[in-house]
Formats: sequence, structure tokens, C-alpha cells
Amino acid sequence: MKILSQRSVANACTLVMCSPTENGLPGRDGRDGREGPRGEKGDPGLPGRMGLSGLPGPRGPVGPKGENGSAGEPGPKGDHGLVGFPLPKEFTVIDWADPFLPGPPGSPGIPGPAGKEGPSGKQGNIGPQGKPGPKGEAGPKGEVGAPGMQGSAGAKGSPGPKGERGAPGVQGAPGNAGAAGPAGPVGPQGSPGSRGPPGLKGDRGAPGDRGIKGESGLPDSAALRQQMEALNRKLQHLEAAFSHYQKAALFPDGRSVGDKIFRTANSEKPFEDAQEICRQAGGQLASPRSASENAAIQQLITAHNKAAFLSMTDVGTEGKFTYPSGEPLVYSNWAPGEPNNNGGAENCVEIFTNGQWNDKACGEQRLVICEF
Ligand code: MAN
Ligand code: CA
Ligand code: CA
Repeated sequence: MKILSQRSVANACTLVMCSPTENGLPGRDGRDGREGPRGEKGDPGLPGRMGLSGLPGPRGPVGPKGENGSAGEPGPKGDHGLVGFPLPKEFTVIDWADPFLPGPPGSPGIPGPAGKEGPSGKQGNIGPQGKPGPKGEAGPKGEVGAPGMQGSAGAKGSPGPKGERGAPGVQGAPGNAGAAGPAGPVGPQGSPGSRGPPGLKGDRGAPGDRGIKGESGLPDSAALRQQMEALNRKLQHLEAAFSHYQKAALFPDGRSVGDKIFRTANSEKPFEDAQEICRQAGGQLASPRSASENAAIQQLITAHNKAAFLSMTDVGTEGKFTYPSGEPLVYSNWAPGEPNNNGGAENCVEIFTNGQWNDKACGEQRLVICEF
């Protein structure tokens, strides 16, 4: 008997009916079914992991210009005008001079700078999560399955039973993977940006109110005269007091003539040592420029009964005596016959107790008298 495939059994039946025989062999198993259709595209994947924390925000913007400063304080009260100022009981020079110096009110102070602007605002909130993507399209239809296995031979004579239906085809290939899941949620907000630089300094505030008017400055001759009389009394008192203290201070080694003061160091030195002592004290050797000054020096010499050196020499040019500054003499009181440059080596000057001068060798030791 001819072996038929499952697909041609119906046709073969006709042949069996027309030509009965003993049971035939069982039919062969049908061919395996065709491969199934391709599965649907899978669902989107799970959402991704949460994103990393955002970077710190940008540095804040430069702050706005500061507010204008507040108005200055009102100016001070004007000074008293000239005169017309009541004389205090304890009158002093400073008290008296003040009424002559009225001044305008001071200008108001400069307002302080505007405050620094605060830090920039926080970064905005994260946006809402995006919508999920559309479902993927269905995959393509699966391939046709492979043919089934051949059935075993049926019993002889009767037609064999209908062959078994072939096994279903192998499952089609899975569909394409679904689209990637939606993006994970946005990471946490970044830290605020650094503080912006301070804004510009505010403008100078408006000038303060004008100070209140000073008191009347109209001259008051009577009050002025009274003040001057009081000043004179005070001055006379001070002069008397100063003279009093000066006498005590200069006794017994000092003398004053006009603005000049002579004072002995109470020691006897060669000229150059004596000169240095006076320089160190801030003065110079006695340099009498008048009879009265010479007389004052004479008093000190007489009190100590010792001749003293004066500052003048003729070291620069023999016979021409000068002061330490180089200035030639403006006054002299040479003893008769002096200066004689005795021995050809007398370039310094000594003053005797009688007040007269003699040129003398500088190496001699004489009383040191300085002037200030
Ligand atoms: C005499 C005079 C002076 C001279 C002294 C020197 O007194 O000649 O002029 O200075 O001797 O010791
Ligand atoms: Ca000389
Ligand atoms: Ca001499």
C-alpha cells in the first residue's frame, strides 16, 4: 500500500472504499503544526533608578543696588555769634576766645552702605514625571512549524483510524522587547549657589536739617571791655607767677636776659669739652651779644669767682673772631691790649670777673657757661 501523508488521507479514503481490503496499517502521524504567530511586544520595563543629586546651583546674581542712605542728622547748633557771651566767673583765655569763632553747622555724616543682598533663591522644584511611552507594536507572525513525525503502520484489512493530529508547531519567537521604562524620578534638589557679591553702595543720604540758629552775634562793647580787663588781670597774674618761679629755678647758677638764659654747668673744662657739654644740653657756650648779656654772665662768674669760656674763636682766620655759626662779632668787651694771640696760640675767649675778655689758649680749663 502506498503510504500517504496526513494531508492526503481524505483522498485515499475514496480509494479504500472502492477497493476493500483487510485492515490496513495505522496512518502515519500528521506533520507538526506551523510555527505560531509572533508574540506581542512586551510591556515597558520598570522605571530606572533615582538620578544622582543635582549639582550646587550657580552663584547668586549680584545684589541690587542698596537703598539710599537715610537722611543725615540735623546739623549742630550754630556757634555763638561775636561777643554777647556772658563772662564766666573763672575766666580763661580759651573761654574768652570762643565767642569770636562762629561757624556754620557741620554737614551731616555719610550714610552707611546698603546691606548685602541675601543669597539667591532656591532652585525650582523638580518637574512632574513624564508619561510612559506607547505600547510596543506586535511582533511579526511566527514561521511555519516543521513537519510532524511519520505515524506507525495501521492494521491490515480495515482502513486505519484517522491519523492523530500533528503536534502544534513550536511557539513563535517572542516579540521584541518593550521600550525602556520611563526615566527615574529627578534627583534631590542641589544645594543653593554661593552668596552673590554685595550690591553697590547706596547714594549719599539727603542733607540733614539745618542746625538751629546760633545765638546773637551782635557786638557788645561793654561786655568785650569787661572780658579784656579780666584777661589783662589774668595775664599780669601769670607773668608775676612766672617771674616768681623763674627766679627760684635759676638760682644760683642761672641768669635770664630777655628771652636768653645763661646757666653754668659748675665745672671747668677745656674749650672743646665745654662746647660739647652745652650742645648736649641743647644750647651752646655763652655768646654775649650785648652789654646786658655780658653783665649777666659776669654775675655768674663773680658768684663762682672763676673765669669762663665764651663760644667765639678765631680758629677760621687769625684775629677774626666769630660765633659758632660763623657770624662775626656784633658785640665785644676786650680787655685793653687784647686780643693779642699771645704765643701765637690764643684762639679762644675767656671772660674775667670784671666782665672783660681776653683771647686764651683753647686747651686751658675754664668755667662752663651755656646759653639757651
Ligand atoms: C697775659 C697777657 C694775655 C695772655 C696771657 C696768657 O696775661 O699777655 O694776653 O692771654 O698772658 O697767659
Ligand atoms: Ca688767635
Ligand atoms: Ca691774650
